Amino acid sequence: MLTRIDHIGIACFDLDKTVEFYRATYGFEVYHSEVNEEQGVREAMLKVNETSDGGATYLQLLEPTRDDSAVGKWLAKNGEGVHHIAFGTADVDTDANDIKDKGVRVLYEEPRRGSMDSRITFLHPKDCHGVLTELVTAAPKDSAEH
Ligand code: CMX
Ligand code: CO
Repeated sequence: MLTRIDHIGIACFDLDKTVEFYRATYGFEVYHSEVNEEQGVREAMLKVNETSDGGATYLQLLEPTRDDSAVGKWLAKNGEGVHHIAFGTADVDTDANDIKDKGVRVLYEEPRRGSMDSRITFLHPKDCHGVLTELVTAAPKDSAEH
């Protein structure tokens, strides 16, 4: 069951400048940052609020590490902006399978590693009215690194 907005993914050309904009304008601080080579991104997670399911909602600021990555290609075509939305679930495997059974293309056979050791998969934007949609199961709290 999808129980929260886990994050909104925002593509940017310069992560440090964009982080500074969110800090100076809204007061959001970096909760976690990492490079995910598989996804081809350098990213910063800014926590906006906690949620009633024990999770949280973040902004995920994304700078591509290479031009041929998903975010690199998208930025070259569209410029900066909202790249994807992500719903949180306690069980990404079951939700992805249920959604696949409804005829929506799920991009990964098995969920892959996402921010903070979460498990993630994506739904094809062409099957979701133009919205690239990610499903996320957060790492158990005691194993999450910040
Ligand atoms: N939102 C909406 N539509 C998108 C999109 C996005 N983010 N990215 C691509 N599209 C659209 C394109 O506009 C294009 O539409 P048209 O044919 O009408 O022009 C179509 O989808 C195909 O796009 P493309 O540029 O040819 O790109 P690809 O098919 O190579 O890749 C996708 C698209 C969704 C398969 C790829 O971006 C992907 O695998 N995404 C999942 C991984 C990802 O985004 N990782 C980065 C974030 C990591 C994280 O969140 O942790
Ligand atoms: Co994301």
